[in-house]
Formats: sequence, structure tokens, C-alpha cells
Amino acid sequence: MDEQVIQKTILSGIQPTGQLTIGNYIGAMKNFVRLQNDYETLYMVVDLHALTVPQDPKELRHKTLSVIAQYISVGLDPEKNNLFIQSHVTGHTELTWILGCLTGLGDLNRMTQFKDKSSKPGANINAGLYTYPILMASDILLYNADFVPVGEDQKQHVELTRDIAMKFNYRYSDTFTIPEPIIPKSGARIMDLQNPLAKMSKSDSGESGRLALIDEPSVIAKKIKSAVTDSGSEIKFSEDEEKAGIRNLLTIYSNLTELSIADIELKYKSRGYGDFKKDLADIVVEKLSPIKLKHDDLMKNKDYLESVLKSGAESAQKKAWKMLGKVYRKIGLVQAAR
Ligand code: AQP
Repeated sequence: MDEQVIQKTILSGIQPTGQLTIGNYIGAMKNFVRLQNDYETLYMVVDLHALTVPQDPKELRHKTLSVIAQYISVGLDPEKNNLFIQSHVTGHTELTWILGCLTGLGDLNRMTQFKDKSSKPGANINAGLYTYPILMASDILLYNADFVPVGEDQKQHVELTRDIAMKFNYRYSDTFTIPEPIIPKSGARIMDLQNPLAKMSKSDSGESGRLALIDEPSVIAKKIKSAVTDSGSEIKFSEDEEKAGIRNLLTIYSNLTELSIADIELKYKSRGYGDFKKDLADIVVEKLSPIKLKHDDLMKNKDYLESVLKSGAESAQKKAWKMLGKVYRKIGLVQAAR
């Protein structure tokens, strides 16, 4: 008899909190695409997470569909991946409550993303922002994900997920798979073009600090041209703080061309920042233009997007209910008569 090959599960999500950036692409989505052929994959738009900061309802609806369109545009095949919206599946918030009862306040207090977001002037510090990592743990554990492709900023949340899963398994017997993050070796933290000491972020970076996947080519060229570098002229990767700008641009260049940093340094050995930025702008435009075109096209075809979301959510829901039922039984909730 043929041995059945059990595929490992990959899960990740992106918040519809703004236009997706080249940081989201290099840090996370590039890996989503790379992994789609060899794993059972679930990629969500985490709209419930987005509610941790105030959202305009009409814009939120638009941005949520736009993220799905961008998933498809960067190369995720809806036939191979479960693409869905988090709020379309029952179970994420239910599991959050249960895991919340196992999570210590001390653990949540350690989360650097909460500290960063809540320390910003005028921050809206709500309970959701604080408990966000538990919702993320639920997203992952609900599907028994083995691997979670994320950028560097989400590593701590995946580590908390592992701790919560181990705590649950210890208390109630083996239930959850202990997930591992998949973080790219290069590009796990793409920096803001105007402030290369801060992460490029879809909601925190200013317009000229972030490169959106669906920016117009002329806008991309302008943003790269005005990216902060330093008073030097050598195209060289250095860990020095004052070289953060050129280091970031080299990282973007390398990730989009698959050329090594050493090869790029060699290529620009006797050339200046101006030449380098011009070439980088061309490379980024060449990479992003087809993504934008496909995205714009898909956004005109809402029926198609809805059909993708329907089948993605249906298949995710089956898995979610199975896991939620198992968790309810393990913790002693009486099964509802059906
Ligand atoms: N600058 C970045 N470099 C590399 N990876 C990044 N990611 C985010 N920014 C960078 C990764 O993208 C995925 C989706 O992120 P998210 O939507 O869950 O929210 P985030 O991590 O908080 O990213 P943003 O863009 O900064 O969103 P907002 O503005 O809403 O806070 C994650 O895997 C993340 O690591």
C-alpha cells in the first residue's frame, strides 16, 4: 500500500491597515509564494487584527479586498492556496478567549510591538491592541500550522504562540502543533526610506517613506530618488548606523534581483549613489508594475474575488471547526446537542 504523504501546513496573514509595502512583500509574501507548491497553505487577510487601530469602514472593506487582489497579483494561485478573510471563519475569536485564559499578563507586557505602538504620541491604546498576540496565536493554532512565514517584527508573537501551545498541551494533553517561524535571512526588516532606522510600515511610515506594491511607476522612481542615504558615495553594505539608508537600498536591490550584496557592490564599484538609485528604481518598477496592473484588473472583477474568498473560507472553516471542537472537548465544555 502506498504511504500517504502528509503535507505540513503553512499559515500567515497580513492586516488591511494600509497599502501593502515592499517590506511586506520581501519580508513575508515572497516566502508565501515560494512555499505554495510544497505545503498546505492558508493565507488570510487579518481584518479583525486591523480593528486594533481605528478604521474607516468603507476604506477597510476596500483595503481588505485589495490585499486579496495583491495576494493573487504577486503570484499566489487561488487553486493551490486557501485565501480567505479572517472574519469569514468562525473560531478565531472563540479560540482567542480560551487561549487568553491561559496567557499571563507578564507575557503580553513583554511584547515589543505593543510597547512601540502604544508609546506613539496620540496612540489609541485599547484592549484589542494589547491582546492582539493572542488572536494571532489563535489564527496559527486553529489550523495546527507547522510553519509561519513572517518578517522579523512578528517573531516575538510566534514565540508567544509556541509558549501558549505548549502550556495548553501540558495542561490538557497533546493538542496543538508547536509552530516555527520562517524568517528570511535577508530582508526580514525593510526600513523606512526617509528614516532608515525605523521599519517601513504600511500605517506608520509617511507616504515618501514607504514603497507600496501598487504605487505608480513615477511615484516609485521619485521615492527612491529621494531616499535618505548619507554624505558618502561608496555603494557598500555596512552595519554602521549612518549607513542604514544605503544598506536598506542594497537589501531591496538584492532581494528583487537575487544578486548577492557582494556582486552588487562590485557592479557599482566606481559609480555613485545617483546611478545606483536610478537602476534600483528601474528594478523596482519592473517588479511592481505587473503586480499593480493585475491588482487593478482584479479589483474590477469583484465576482471573481468573492468566489476565491468563498472557497477559501469554506475549506478553512472545516478545519477550524474540527480544531475548535477538539479544544472544547479537551477543556471540558459540554458539547451542544445538534
Ligand atoms: N518593513 C518590513 N520588512 C519586512 N517584513 C515586514 N512585515 C511588515 N513590515 C515589514 C511583515 O509583513 C507581514 C504582514 O504584516 P502585518 O500586516 O501583520 O503588520 P505589521 O507586522 O505590523 O506590518 P506593518 O506593515 O507595519 O503594518 P501596520 O502598519 O499595520 O503595523 C508580517 O509578516 C510582517 O512581519
